[in-house]
Amino acid sequence: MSVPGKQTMFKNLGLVLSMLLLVVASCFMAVDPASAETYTVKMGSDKGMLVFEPSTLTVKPGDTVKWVNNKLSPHNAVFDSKAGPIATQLSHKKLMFTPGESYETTFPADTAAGVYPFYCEPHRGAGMGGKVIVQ
Ligand SMILES: [Cu+2]
Repeated sequence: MSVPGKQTMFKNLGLVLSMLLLVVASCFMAVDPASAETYTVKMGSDKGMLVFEPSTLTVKPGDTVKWVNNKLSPHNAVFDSKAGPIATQLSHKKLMFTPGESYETTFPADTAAGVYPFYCEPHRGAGMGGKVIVQ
């Protein structure tokens, strides 16, 4: 027979752990998909500058960024690999040539808060870049 005191301790530990799990799970569920928003970023400004407009964007996990090809194409949006594996997921390496062409990037519900820098590959040298701040 094992010591009853020890068993009780393990039981309590199990309870505490499952409660912790519940708290963590409810944090994720607090992200309501219905409140997700879509933000538009122009690639190339209306005045013909090699910039993203806006170049800084604040989003929440679950939100979507719509990248619209505007002027001075081709453009793409590649997220800095320093952000980790998610950078590959968020990146759109395919170049867009046609004005008005667009695609959307949704930040997964489990995206960690932080700053996600991105740039346009053909115009990186010209400083065409920006950042998405995930809250
Ligand atoms: Cu570009």
